[in-house]
Amino acid sequence: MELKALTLQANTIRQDIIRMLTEAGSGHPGGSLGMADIFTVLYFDFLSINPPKPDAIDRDYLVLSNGHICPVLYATLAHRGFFPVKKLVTLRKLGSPLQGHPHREALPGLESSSGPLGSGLSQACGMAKGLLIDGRKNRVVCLTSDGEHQEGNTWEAVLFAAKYRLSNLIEIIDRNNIQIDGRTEEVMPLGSIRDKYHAFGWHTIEIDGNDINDIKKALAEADAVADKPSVIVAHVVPGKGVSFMENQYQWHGKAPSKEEAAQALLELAKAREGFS
Ligand SMILES: Cc1ncc(C[n+]2csc(CCOP(=O)(O)OP(=O)(O)O)c2C)c(N)n1
Ligand SMILES: [Mg+2]
Repeated sequence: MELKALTLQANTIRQDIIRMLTEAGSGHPGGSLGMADIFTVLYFDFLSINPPKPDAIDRDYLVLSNGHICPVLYATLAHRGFFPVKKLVTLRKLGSPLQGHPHREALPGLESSSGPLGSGLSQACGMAKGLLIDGRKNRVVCLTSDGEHQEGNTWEAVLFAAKYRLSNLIEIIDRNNIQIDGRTEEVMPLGSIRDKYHAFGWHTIEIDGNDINDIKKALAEADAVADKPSVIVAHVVPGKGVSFMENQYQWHGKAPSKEEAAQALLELAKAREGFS
């Protein structure tokens, strides 16, 4: 897909995230808005998927480990045709398939349930290893957060993926420098995540995670690596596109008020005019 079409799609997804969270009265805008460009490129340009056949045997797998940013996943899946866009406003409502954290069996297109942080990379490693054993070509893309790199289980999976040379695994890290109640480097410093993965034997790439061309190039590079797993450390602005949410950890997990939502939607609509 062309750059302009992808840019407009990401903007649409951001607008829907604001509407969903406002209607729900709760949820996680920071990470969701920040990752909209990456989700757009993945689902509209990279992943081999077929919405009418979400379980197709040759599909690529996407594992969202930091499940709290699922509004961006739901909005992307809906616009990609997995379910009707009008369902998005049922986010977090009783009985809705769009729960506050992803429930795999409730919604077509979800490959894993998540919410408890730090376990998605292990799950993705298991999928990738199984596919290699079966001699299959499917790729596994695992999205993780910087906060999850303060948890031991993540690093066990990093060891595992290197040992088994999981070349069909691409991890993308939401390096947005925030977590639930502060900045990562103040709560528990992570330093250079890229250097750490390099030391563990992975192919490493570092990008601006809000630059669509950078994202496309990084995915192509990672896809071409044939003998080891790849990680893309994506520097992302949390709250991207809404001025008063950008880089503020306080927007990790609260919904905008009606007035704040109106302001956010105005800003996003203005940005859209600039792209059109
Ligand atoms: C195992 C576990 N511990 C704690 C939480 C509560 N929690 C939810 S989000 C979050 C912050 C994690 O940081 P990050 O994923 O980087 O957040 P973001 O960038 O989206 O603000 C925490 C501690 C959780 N979901 N799972
Ligand atoms: Mg974070």
